[in-house]
Amino acid sequence: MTTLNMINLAGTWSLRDASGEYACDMPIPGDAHSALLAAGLIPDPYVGRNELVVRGLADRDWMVSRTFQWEGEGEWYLDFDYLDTVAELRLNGKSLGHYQNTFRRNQVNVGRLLRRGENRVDILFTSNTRTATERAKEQPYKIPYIVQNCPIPDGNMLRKPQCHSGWDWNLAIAPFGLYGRITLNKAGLARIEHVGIRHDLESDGSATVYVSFKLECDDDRKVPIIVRFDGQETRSDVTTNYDSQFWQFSFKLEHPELWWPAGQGQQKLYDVEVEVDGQVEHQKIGLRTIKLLTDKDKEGPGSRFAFRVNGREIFAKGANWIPADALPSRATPELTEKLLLAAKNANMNMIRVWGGGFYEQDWFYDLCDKLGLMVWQDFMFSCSLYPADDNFLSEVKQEVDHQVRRLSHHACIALWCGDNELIGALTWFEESRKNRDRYLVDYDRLNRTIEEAAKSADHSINWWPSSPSSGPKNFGDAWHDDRSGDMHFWSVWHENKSFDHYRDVKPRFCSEFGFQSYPSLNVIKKFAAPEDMNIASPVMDHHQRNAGGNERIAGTMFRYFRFPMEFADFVYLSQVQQGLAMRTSIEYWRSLKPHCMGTLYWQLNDTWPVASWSGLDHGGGWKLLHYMARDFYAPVAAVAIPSKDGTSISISGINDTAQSVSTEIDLFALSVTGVRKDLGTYKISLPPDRAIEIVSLATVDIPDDALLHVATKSPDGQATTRHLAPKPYKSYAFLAPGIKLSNLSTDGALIIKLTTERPAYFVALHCDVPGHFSDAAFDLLPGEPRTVSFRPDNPDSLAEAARTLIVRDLHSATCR
Ligand code: BMA
Repeated sequence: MTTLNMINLAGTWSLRDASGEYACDMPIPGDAHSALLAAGLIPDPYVGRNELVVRGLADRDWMVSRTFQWEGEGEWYLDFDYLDTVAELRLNGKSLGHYQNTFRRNQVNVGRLLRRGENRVDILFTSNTRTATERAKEQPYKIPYIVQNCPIPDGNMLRKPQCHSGWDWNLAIAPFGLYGRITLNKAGLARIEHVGIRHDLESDGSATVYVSFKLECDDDRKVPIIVRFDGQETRSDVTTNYDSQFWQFSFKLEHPELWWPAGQGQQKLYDVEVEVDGQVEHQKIGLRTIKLLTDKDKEGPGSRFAFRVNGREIFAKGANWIPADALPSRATPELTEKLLLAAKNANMNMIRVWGGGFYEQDWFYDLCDKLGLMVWQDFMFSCSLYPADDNFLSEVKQEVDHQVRRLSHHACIALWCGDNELIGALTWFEESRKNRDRYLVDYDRLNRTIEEAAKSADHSINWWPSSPSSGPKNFGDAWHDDRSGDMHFWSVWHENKSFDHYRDVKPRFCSEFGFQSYPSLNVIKKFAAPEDMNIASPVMDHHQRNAGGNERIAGTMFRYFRFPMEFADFVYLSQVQQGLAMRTSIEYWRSLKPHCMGTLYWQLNDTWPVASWSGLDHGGGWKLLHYMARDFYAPVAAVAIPSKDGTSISISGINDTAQSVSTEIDLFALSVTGVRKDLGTYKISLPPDRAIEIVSLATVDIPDDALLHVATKSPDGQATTRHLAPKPYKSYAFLAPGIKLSNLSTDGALIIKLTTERPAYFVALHCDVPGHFSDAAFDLLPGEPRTVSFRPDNPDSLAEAARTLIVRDLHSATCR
């Protein structure tokens, strides 16, 4: 939108490289690779091994330009953010300055460079990759990064998303462009910035709400400020001066309604509006207090790590967020909403915005506010060592100041965390092992800079130094120490330990742990030709970025399952075992509540189609893990936890709602032929503040050819049955279950009815068209029919969906 005082420069720009070989239109906001792709000048980097053809584009210099009309008068300034990354801006051929930090917002006075009529603005991008390498050479000593994950070197030299150099789940093409706003604005008007809110609850149940904001002004005069809050309005004439000024207005709310995380209550958001000089800043703001509890155990191994929201301690359930797409133009609000909604629909209440991507755009946090997803926000430093010279730290300081002021008013923001895995990184490189003093001091300088800048931008934030960290000033191994702080527990995946090993640790809060699977078949079909559909083909290998990842997936299958029959079964089984790994860890850690108060698995989503730890496919479809997550994150659950020696199985009840819940738990064993043995029914009240043991079963009471089943009846009468296989699945002689399917099409969906003659495990439907099944990875038991619906993305493909519908279960995938 363009107004009298603002010209919006978003729109179609032109892109060309310095040699003149490439030239095309480029939408801004957007990235250059997406523009080249749309113009048909490069192949899709997500398909086959095209990434390798496209990677070199980032080694060139590029120019992005447009013209615009200006008929205004007086001083104007350019306002832009998400400029990625090393670039010079020019107006009518004259330089407006050099920029080098994607994570800052820039407001640059354009002085006398504007002229009436046509003007031209150019952004000259200097190659990110070349700059990174040059900067690395200028360092007084080596600043290492993980070479095997980052085919593009020295990404740690640049303030741009670290995963742009490649990651163990990302392709490496170093995108560049401008992904945020770019507007030309009239100077001299007062500017409202950083609207924030705070509230005090009074003893009579009312609340006083304080709305605060910063006013930037270039002159000295009287202006009226109007602040509106939930239908109330205050007006005040203030005198501005050349400095920025901080203003605060208070409102009374007789019946305040609080914002709660998903599953705990409503997400009430109040409308706040600040109006100055005809400029209106509108925000939706929730009232809540979130406190990070890290008090020392009275009796226990260390200190807690828990979130208390509005006075209630809440078990955090969720996953880690990486950028919605590897190409920023494709990370749209619509896709982001689909991914975040999927998180909420899987009973999650927190996501961690991981430190190797972006501080996401404002609309991302608006969505989290709306959905009740608390956000653990990392600062954008990940898995490398970093420079600590004055230049670098000064960039960091301004970046942190901007981001904390921009985001801290959001109800969803629960925590600001210094970085991802920088403490561990001190032990990963020969240089830092040999000279830990030097690199530790550098680390501390960086970390202190972030902490000080963050707290001075907002002193009320919850701050955590690093993830993982056993606590402030603790530089120990939080990958293996479960006594305090947050833990990244990677021993099962990265150290090839068995799934049982998840039960050897009792984290206080596990903020990362994961297990890989293949993308779903319909996603694989987008990048692989039929002849590539072999787990060892070069294309499948290319779409696996963790060295040894495919062997780990196959090796784990060998450990627990009979081997899959064909490629599609392999894909299915990889997703079953991924879900099983996450279920094993999360059910156990939830059963430790309140000793453990959170689990965020690695990772929610994918940036491109690749084998990875994600529960959602690239594009937002649900892998089997995500269906299983909806179940293992259910607010009320009974879980079966085997003892270390395997002689007993403890049944624990978990209740994450705000009140005690009465529930009925039915335990029974079911043999592979369907013979049932009852093991007891328990009517029990589950308290909200801790998980409790309901009963302990002797494993010998479960017949050798049977699985244990735990049926929980929730308060609304719905029953969920979960199973536990006391032995590896491969040791059971499962029989063909005899599943019968019938389906009919209604109202844009397929309604599928399933029955079975014998128990069928991890039942999953598939059809050749993209869309969403209402359920998958469930147990289908004799006498308990199920109905599943399928909604195709394109309603016209319903007939094809019905025609290609097939069902898989553990038996059919491994024993045909
Ligand atoms: C972590 C993350 C990522 C990585 C993942 C899988 O610890 O922080 O850096 O992608 O493990 O290896």
